[in-house]
Amino acid sequence: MSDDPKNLRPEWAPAGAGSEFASFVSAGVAGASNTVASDFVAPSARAPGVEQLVEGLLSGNRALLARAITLVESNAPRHRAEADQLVRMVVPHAGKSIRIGISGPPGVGKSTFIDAWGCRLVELGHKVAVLAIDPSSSLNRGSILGDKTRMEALVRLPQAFIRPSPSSGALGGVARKTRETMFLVEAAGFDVVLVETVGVGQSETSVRSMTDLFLLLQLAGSGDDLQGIKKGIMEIADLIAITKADGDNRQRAGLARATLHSAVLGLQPFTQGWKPPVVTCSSVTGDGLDSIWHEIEAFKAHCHATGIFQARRHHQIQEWVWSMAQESLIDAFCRSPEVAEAWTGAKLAVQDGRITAPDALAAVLGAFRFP
Ligand SMILES: Nc1nc2c(ncn2[C@@H]2O[C@H](COP(=O)(O)OP(=O)(O)O)[C@@H](O)[C@H]2O)c(=O)[nH]1
Ligand SMILES: [Mg+2]
Repeated sequence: MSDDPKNLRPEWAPAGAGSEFASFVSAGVAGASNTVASDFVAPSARAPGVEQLVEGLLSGNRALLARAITLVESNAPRHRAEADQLVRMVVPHAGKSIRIGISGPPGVGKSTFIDAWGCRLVELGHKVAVLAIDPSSSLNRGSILGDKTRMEALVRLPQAFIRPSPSSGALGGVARKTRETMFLVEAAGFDVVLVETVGVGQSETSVRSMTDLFLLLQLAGSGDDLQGIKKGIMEIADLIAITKADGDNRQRAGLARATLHSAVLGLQPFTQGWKPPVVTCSSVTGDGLDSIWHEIEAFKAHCHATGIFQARRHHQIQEWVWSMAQESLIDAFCRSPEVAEAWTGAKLAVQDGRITAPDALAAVLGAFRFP
């Protein structure tokens, strides 16, 4: 690893790797490793090929799973063909999990909740993968593993796997990588996939479109109002949990629950035939954590019985292709030398008033050929 504390490279990144590797690690928590003997990969071993990665991750080798994720996260065009082959080989083994999006404003307790709830799910016999799309984490280059107060317990369990989002790339790119990472962890046997995101507009819509269920965490407000809760995000939720329902906050949480419950009744449910339940929970006392899982099981039963589950999975695949198409187009457009040349001419002409903005647009678009 490099010595620069802001620029630690994971051990699976090749020596001298450039900026195309989107993964960085931060200084860790002492004793917080959940590596087990079967995860061992000789440090001197050559970079494993795609077959070896697939074999490794299917057998549950976490180090190879981590390397496989690094490959799909790579921004380098030369890694793309291998990453595509990897995804192709893995997809038939994926899909057997419940994909849960978890969102809520910063400070609501998402990370603490995932830590406590994730450990509880492991106790119930599940294997839990956490993918975090949290821009506040990426500011520190994905520091969630190094954050002493977050996911400290979960990170130690061999039945759990936590992966921060890659810190570079546009949201579209991050979303694509998260989707592909989801397939990899599913193929590695994780049956509950939690995708954590933070309340900033587009990321929720994007996480909603790649998950089966959307869990919204909320704080009890100071009164009985719905302060600070955007209607838009309530409309995409399947389940709402009021966090920190402990100590002095218990009663307020109960009030908030009643208020939100009636607010939800007035909304068109995102999942047909399912009124999103509103519950309270505490990650400190553990109250309510089991009831959230029970609600999720009821939700799953509802979605399977109505065919919604399958339909949503089909929709997720379509969304995946469509978003990749958009991303490829934008990428090709931005890299196109013809577009760059046309833009150089057009921007001066439009500035001098020799052509109109629509003319400039036509010139730039007309220069574009998809490679
Ligand atoms: N009392 C109480 N505090 C909590 C609970 N969950 C989280 N917190 C605290 O709330 C703060 C923010 O939590 P964090 O998980 O980082 O929130 P995030 O930004 O949504 O990921 C931290 O100081 C936590 O210790 C809870 O259930 N009860
Ligand atoms: Mg967090």
